[in-house]
Amino acid sequence: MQNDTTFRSGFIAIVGRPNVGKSTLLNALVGEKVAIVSNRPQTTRNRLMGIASGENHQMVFVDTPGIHTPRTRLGNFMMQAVREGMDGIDALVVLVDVTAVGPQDRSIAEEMAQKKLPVLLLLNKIDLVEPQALLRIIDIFKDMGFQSILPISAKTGEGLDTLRAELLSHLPQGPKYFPDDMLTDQPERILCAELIREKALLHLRDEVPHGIGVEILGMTKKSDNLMEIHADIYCERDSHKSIIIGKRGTMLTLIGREARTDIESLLGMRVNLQLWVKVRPNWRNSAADLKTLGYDSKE
Ligand SMILES: Nc1nc2c(ncn2[C@@H]2O[C@H](COP(=O)(O)OP(=O)(O)OP(=O)(O)O)[C@@H](O)[C@H]2O)c(=O)[nH]1
Ligand SMILES: [Mg+2]
Repeated sequence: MQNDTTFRSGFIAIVGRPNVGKSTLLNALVGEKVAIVSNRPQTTRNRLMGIASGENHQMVFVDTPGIHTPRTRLGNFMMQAVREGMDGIDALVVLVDVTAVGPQDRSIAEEMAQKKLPVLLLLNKIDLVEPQALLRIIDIFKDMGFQSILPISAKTGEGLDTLRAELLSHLPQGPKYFPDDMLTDQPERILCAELIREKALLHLRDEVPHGIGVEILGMTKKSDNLMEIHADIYCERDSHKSIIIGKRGTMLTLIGREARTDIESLLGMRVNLQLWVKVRPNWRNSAADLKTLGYDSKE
């Protein structure tokens, strides 16, 4: 039994197919939005930490890109980020979307359940299905060797108290790795770039979102209460550039306005956001472009 003086801490990676709700879960567990979320697959491109600190514990969650077969250098980087995200962790959670369980979920689950550490399977998005449907899904996974299988909704918060309690029971006695007020390991510059990308993902369709990259060119404090930010939005074709700009600039204005609002609350000051759209053919296969955008391995 855990007594009140034991401080428990550890790293918990969140893995699964694209779009199953990993980043939504990370945000819910941290209690703040630290990872961007969208209904497009492959929203998350890098691993990132979200930190949940309590009186007697600190849980460091590691969000990872969705597991997929890579077709670009960026895809290779993303899959490497998944592998690195699972290095040195204390527990692993595997997410599936109960509205779309498929063969890939099964093979990912089988592989992850073999790991020599506590591995939990989370059936996410239960707010979208009838309870009876869950029983059939539990059947698929029940003999794979998971520590436990928990139904949750990252969106409504259902099941998250049970999840926290269970995770805590698996964490070792350990140090406080980060200060209490630190919520993520991501620098402001990256968070700003991600918020811009999120708004682009929200409003753009078809293949355009996959080819979007955001480079922050500069962040300059103009006064105590005003930050000027210049950013380039990369895309892969001229036709995509016109779509991103929109008729008389309406799309770019919309993306910019929504991103600015979020960045203002992140930074706690007014923001003057200047966005430019640049065509960079095949940037997702260019080592130099990937490095500029922060998609290069540190190891
Ligand atoms: N209804 C419902 N929607 C959810 C839930 N969790 C996530 N979503 C939605 O599912 C979509 C994908 O969520 P993300 O958190 O971006 O998924 P992800 O697994 O991080 O996706 P990638 O980063 O692309 O791998 C978004 O539209 C979320 O709002 C949930 O519990 N219920
Ligand atoms: Mg994500």
